[in-house]
Amino acid sequence: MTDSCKVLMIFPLFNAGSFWNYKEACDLTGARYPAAPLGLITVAALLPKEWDVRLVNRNTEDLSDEDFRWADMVMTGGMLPQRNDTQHIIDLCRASNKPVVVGGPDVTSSPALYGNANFQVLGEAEEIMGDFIAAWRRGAREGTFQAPMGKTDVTKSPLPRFDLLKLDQYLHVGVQFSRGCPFSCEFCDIIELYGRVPR
Ligand code: B12
Ligand code: SF4
Repeated sequence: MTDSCKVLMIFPLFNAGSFWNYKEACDLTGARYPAAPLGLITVAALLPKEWDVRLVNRNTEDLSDEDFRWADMVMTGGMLPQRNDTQHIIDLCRASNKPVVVGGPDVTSSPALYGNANFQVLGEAEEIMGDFIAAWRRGAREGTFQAPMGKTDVTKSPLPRFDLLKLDQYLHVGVQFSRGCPFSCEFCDIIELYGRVPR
């Protein structure tokens, strides 16, 4: 069993031209992108302390060949408007034999679209990263890990690794204090992702 691992976290590009990219507000304030990748830095906090983690946000900085060579494993994923770039990152990893783990809301909603990744981690990572890490340490290089719906006690989710962020790149940095929603707005898939009971 080896306990060292170099994890490259890559936050995929959002589609261009979305209102939510707030390009003009970013230009005014000198920020590179509105919001920080809270999901990935939460996952980073769930990894063993002795693993090294680098974060590259493709919306704010370039992914270098050196970062890519450095990594033993790539972790990526995000929401629907990041799907194209997530699939591009998975293809890059596959082409250079870099094991790639995909997680987050879009793969959780549509896992069949990410069949090319080595690992899929579906749902809330707090419940399932332990199983993934144990499998990785046993030498597994493929697998799907599905968290049970709505089980995470939000008070026990770890403090995200805010230290991985370059804070001056963002307009704002969120914190998460609840999950789940009792409503059913027809355009929204939050109850499929996090369940009906607010936690
Ligand atoms: C904050 C937020 C925003 C903010 C900031 C976005 C940002 N860049 O961070 C703003 C307001 C800008 C925004 C906009 C939009 N959003 Co939004 N947003 C959210 C919200 C409320 C919280 C996201 C968050 O930070 N959560 C906290 C973190 C800790 O949770 P998480 O990301 O889910 O991560 C957990 C797991 O998913 C997993 N995980 C995440 N990533 C990874 C990666 C790996 C490798 C692994 C193993 C695990 C893993 O582990 C984490 C811990 O359990 C979610 C709803 C929600 N409550 O989750 C919607 C949500 C992500 N947004 C959504 C959508 C659709 C949009 C918009 C397209 C809306 C629109 N029509 O314009 C836009 C697009 C933005 C753009 N730039 O184009 C959808 C995505 C649906 C999907 N299935 O992909 C969601 C789920 C809401 C919904 N159900 O409709 N959004
Ligand atoms: S169902 Fe979705 S959009 Fe509607 S209130 Fe809940 S989280 Fe918001």
